Amino acid sequence: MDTPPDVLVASLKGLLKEKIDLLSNDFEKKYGSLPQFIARVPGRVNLIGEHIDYCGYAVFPMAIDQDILIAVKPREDQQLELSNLIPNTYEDYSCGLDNIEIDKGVPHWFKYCLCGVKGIIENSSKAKAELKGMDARIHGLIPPSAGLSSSSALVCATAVAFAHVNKLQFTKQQLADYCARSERYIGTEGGGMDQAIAMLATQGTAKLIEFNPLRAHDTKLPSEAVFVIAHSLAEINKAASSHFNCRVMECRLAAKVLAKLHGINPDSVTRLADVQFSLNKTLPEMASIAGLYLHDDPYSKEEVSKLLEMTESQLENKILSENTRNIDFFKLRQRALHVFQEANRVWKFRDICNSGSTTALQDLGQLMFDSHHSCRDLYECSHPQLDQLVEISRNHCLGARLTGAGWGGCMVALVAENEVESFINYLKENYYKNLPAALDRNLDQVVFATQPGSGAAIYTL
Ligand code: ADP
Ligand code: NG1
Ligand code: MG
Repeated sequence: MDTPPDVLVASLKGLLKEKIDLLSNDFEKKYGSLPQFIARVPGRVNLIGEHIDYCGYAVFPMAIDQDILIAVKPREDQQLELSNLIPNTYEDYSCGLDNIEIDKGVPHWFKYCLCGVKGIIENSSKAKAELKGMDARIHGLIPPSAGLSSSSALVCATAVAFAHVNKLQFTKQQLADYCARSERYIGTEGGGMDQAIAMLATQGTAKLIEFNPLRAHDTKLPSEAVFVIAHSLAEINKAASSHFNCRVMECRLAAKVLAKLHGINPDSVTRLADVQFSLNKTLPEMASIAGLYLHDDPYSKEEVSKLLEMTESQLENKILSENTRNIDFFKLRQRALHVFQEANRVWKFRDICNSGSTTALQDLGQLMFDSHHSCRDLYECSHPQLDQLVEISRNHCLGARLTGAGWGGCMVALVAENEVESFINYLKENYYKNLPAALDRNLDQVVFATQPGSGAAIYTL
């Protein structure tokens, strides 16, 4: 069975070993003895395909070296004792397996852990009464709220750890699926990209990930391609605002309205990919259909309700999420156009990678710039600081775009191997030097080159 690998810590060398030793010693100080094992889950950078996973479309992420580590000792009782290597920012939390409460209010850090545990309990072959708790200490090195998926790494690491404590065997696909569902308890209606790459990543290759059913295809990037990640230093917690869910709902409404206008029962579709499937059209054809059938002006709640032949209160309660019920206007045309065009860019990106073309780097870069413009103008999920980063990078790299949900966070730029150092220095001089938020930051953790890393694993002491 394809489960997360289990590796002996003694066989490790280098940075990972150092991080594990640091955490193990810290765990011993906190809990009185060494942990039994450490679960590691990486963050990710999405190379292209933004805000389309929840519409049912394939995405193109790779795992990064930055990760969440969770040191664990099984308990005999059903307590969960959660603590963090940075206790001042993330205070200790404990609860029993019978008392897991994840309300959609403030997204406290430990709620992401509880999502992971809950996802495993719900899919466990053992009765809840038979499950054991754990002492767990977290060491996270993925910049949080930066679009590099620290949240899902935390959910997935806790899920992998809790499953291991209880000797529950799952495939990586099952774990990815359970975690994608359970992270929604925090309130974000995500699509599954982050949990999929967290579990399925393999060293040295980016993955084209398709959904329903979940499949991950290795895709070799051109050998001279290096991806540089640069944090704009504008941060946003996705679960603490309604931006993210608002986009998910706009896409859902666009799917239902397009279905209705084509004589398809809107109840039978939730994602834009469902409409494409029913109409049996290509992605460029779907973009033309969205352009023709949907209007540019925002749709009022009243107009959408009338189109879908339901009352506004039915729309609020049956379709919208808790934190989007109060939104009065929805941009359906712009969002649907972005999704169909961005989904098409993902396939083009894959084709270019496979083509071996002499202009591959330039062509991939152009797709990345196009993607950024679409995120900025049609999807409106960028941030002025991110736009500035992309603008100043324009003539110094092959392509650049925001990565992750946006509204702040990181840019990913495609750079030829021999220009990485000069590009990073250029950003330090031209973006970070005069940015107040950068003054107290270690810039090597804020702008860095990255290579495709490996997915979730267990390290036994
Ligand atoms: P991201 O793009 O990083 O996934 P999110 O807004 O989805 O951003 O999630 C960020 C949240 O994840 C943080 O506010 C925090 O609650 C949690 N988190 C991230 N890293 C850590 C960590 N090392 N320890 C505890 N919680 C963390
Ligand atoms: P980040 O930025 O890591 O929170 C979110 C979603 C993804 C995807 C991207 C946008 C979650 C857990 N993650 O990622 O599924 O929709 O935004 O492409 O909701
Ligand atoms: Mg997240």
